Amino acid sequence: MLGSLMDTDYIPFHPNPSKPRFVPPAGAVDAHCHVFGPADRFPYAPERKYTPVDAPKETLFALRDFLGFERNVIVQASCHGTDNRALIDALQAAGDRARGVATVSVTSRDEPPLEEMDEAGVRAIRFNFLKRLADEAPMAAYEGAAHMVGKLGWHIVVYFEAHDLARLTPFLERIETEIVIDHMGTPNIANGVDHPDFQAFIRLMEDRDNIYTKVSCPERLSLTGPPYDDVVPFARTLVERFPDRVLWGTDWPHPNMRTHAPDDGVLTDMIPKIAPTPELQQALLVDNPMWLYWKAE
Ligand code: 0GY
Repeated sequence: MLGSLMDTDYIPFHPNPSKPRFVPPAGAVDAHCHVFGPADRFPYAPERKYTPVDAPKETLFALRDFLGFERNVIVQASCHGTDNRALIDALQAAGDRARGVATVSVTSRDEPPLEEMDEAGVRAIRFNFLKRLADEAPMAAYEGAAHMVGKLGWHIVVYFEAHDLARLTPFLERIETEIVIDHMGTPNIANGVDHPDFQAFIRLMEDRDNIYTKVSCPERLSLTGPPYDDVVPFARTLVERFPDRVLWGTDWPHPNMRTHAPDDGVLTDMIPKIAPTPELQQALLVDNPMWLYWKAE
């Protein structure tokens, strides 16, 4: 019944993902995924730009186990706005097996309950610069919020489109915390890795050793569709160039897909193509996320 609330053109997550052939190393982390609702307990935000189908924590945890991961980093998505209750609920249920990335209002005078969120496992806040997903605030407000959470040892996660990289670079260069850039800065795959835009992204990572990126989201970036081989050169370039500053995630439940519901088994099977050695896989899936989100050596 609640499913009828979702947008009419919304594609629900894959009902029956395949079992991946790739076996993730012990302790592997899916470092980008979401929980949505359930709406009767955790209503979607009034200011949201889309209404998804519910994607509850139980389904996420079952997928984690099925794919062979041990932990999740659950990222607050824009459909829940700055109401992090569904995220906190999932983190509390997962115990040490999940950490969270919250969204807070960067303009409100009310202090967000950071200590409470920290206790639940939140370790970062996310700034979403996609106009189709969120309304943008003044840059100084983002900077203030980054400074505020930095005092707790948290970092920031930023989601932007490739055409915004030049505009956002001076802002990113002023941030003192670690920065995780979602989905490789969403490169235009048609351009190829040698295009000046992707090279500018690489240069930013070369210049700033506090910048990490998620080599995720091939399902959204690919022009050829599953198994998303056209995205491999981009992700592999970053993994090989910055082995200590890359993370990987499924992006389940894949909100706002326009063409198909991604099979998370197929996505997991991309990992050995983008991180071809056991050492690169260990860094990508275990050591890097464990350092950033669990502060484990
Ligand atoms: C993603 C994808 C999207 C949505 C969100 O915050 C969000 O709502 O992140 C999207 O539609 O591009 O990366 O998880």
